[in-house]
Order: sequence, then C-alpha cells, then structure tokens
Amino acid sequence: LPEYQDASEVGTRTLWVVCVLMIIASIVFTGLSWNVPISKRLYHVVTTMITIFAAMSYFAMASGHGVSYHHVQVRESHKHVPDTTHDIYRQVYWARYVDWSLTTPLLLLDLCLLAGMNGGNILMAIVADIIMILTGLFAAFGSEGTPQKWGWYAIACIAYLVVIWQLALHGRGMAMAKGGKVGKFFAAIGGFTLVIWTVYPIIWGIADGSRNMNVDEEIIAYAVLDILAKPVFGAWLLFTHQSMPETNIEL
Ligand code: RET
Repeated sequence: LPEYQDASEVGTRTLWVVCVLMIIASIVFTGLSWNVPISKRLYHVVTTMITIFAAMSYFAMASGHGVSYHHVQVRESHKHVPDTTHDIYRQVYWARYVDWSLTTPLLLLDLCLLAGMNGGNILMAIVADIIMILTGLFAAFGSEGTPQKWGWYAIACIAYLVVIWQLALHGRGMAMAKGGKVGKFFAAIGGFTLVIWTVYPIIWGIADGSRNMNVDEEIIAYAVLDILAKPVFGAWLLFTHQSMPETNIEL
C-alpha cells in the first residue's frame, strides 16, 4: 500500500489563517495608499500587489488546489522481507512557486526603488530572482535521489547569490549616496530581508530536499517566513516611507 504524506488539520488551518492575514494586510495597505496622492503611490501599489498575490496563493493551497502529490520514494516495507516495497507520495505545494515568482520580484523592486538603483541593475536582480524561483520549482519536482534535483537547487542558490550581490553592493552603495537617513533605513530593512530570505532555502533543504520535516511543519515554517517577508516588511516600508520624504521617487 502506498503511503501519503500530507497536511493534517493543523497545516490546513495554518494556511487559512495566513490567507486571512494576507487579505487584512492588503486592505490596510490599500487604506494607507489613500493617504498619499496618486502620483506618489508606487511603493503602496507594489506592496499591496505582493499581499494580494500571497492571499490568492494561500487560498489555493488552503482549499486544496495549489498542491499535488509527488512520488517521493520506494521504500522497503519490512526489514526482513527486502523485496516488498511501497511507494511514498508527498504533497508539494506548487502554488508557493507561482506566488514567489511574482512576489519576490515585486519585493526586490521595492528595495531597488528605495535604494535608487539604475535600470540595468534592477533588471539583473529581478531576472536572477526569477531564475532562482523557477529552478527551485524544478528541484521540488525533481526525481528523488537524482543528482539533477540538487543540481537545480545549486543553480537556484547561485542565482540567489546574484540577487544578494546586486542588493548588497549596488543597492547599498546607491542608498548611502542618497544620504544618511535613506542609507540607514536601507541597511536595516535590507538586512532584515537578507536574514528572512536566507531561511527559505534552509527550510527547503530540510523539508523538500532531505525530507526531515513533515508537511505540517513545512507549512508552519513557510507561514512564519511569509508573514515576516510580506505584511511585516510591507508595513515597515510603507510607514517609514511616509515619514521620510527622502525616500520619494520620481517614477
Ligand atoms: C528555494 C529553493 C532553491 C534554492 C533557493 C530558494 C530560495 C527561495 C527564496 C524565497 C523567498 C521567498 C519569499 C517569499 C515572500 O513572502 C526556491 C526555496 C535559494 C529566497 C521572500
């Protein structure tokens, strides 16, 4: 008999809770945007889109549509009868990758605009980020125990290093050049982003990579990260932007 590894009540309830939080954040950010003239709403528009995409993705995952079963491995059923095997299928929430492929470029856009980076560097950071998410998706559906699977993961990690490189080097440099206040704020929110984002590939390696985390634990870990990376990041950015005219942009 095959074994199915899937979310319990706890995992499903967590997905619904995050879905509701993302909707609330979208409403709050929309309200905040009404306090500023339409021509100055770029950060608000970008940040609100991020939580709207996340709400849709969490709705898909919670309602059972953004997920499919992936054949994980064939394992021997009994120690003493080595030729009886059974298949293991594990839920892979592919809707996450749809979400991330849209929202991580938008999160980066927020940071790039804040820093005042130029078009070329912004595009390189965003394209590297899309490569990171898509190769992460290939890794998630890669056949178990094949070198390709970790090969895709390695490519995704290299792409992630390109993203960090763009932001830490060019982003920080440009932000510092805009003046002490913007530079300090960019260093703080960029450092926060760096720490949160770096936990994603670690969770992936434990959950999807080496299967040392069950589906519920995986859902909870990503839930905490997603709340920090989207609503908390967004609120911090928008409130600081509103009280810091130096962060205004001509776009
Ligand atoms: C994957 C696996 C492959 C290796 C790497 C990854 C990085 C993912 C990141 C995700 C960030 C997501 C955010 C979501 C928003 O809420 C795809 C997990 C490097 C950095 C910020």
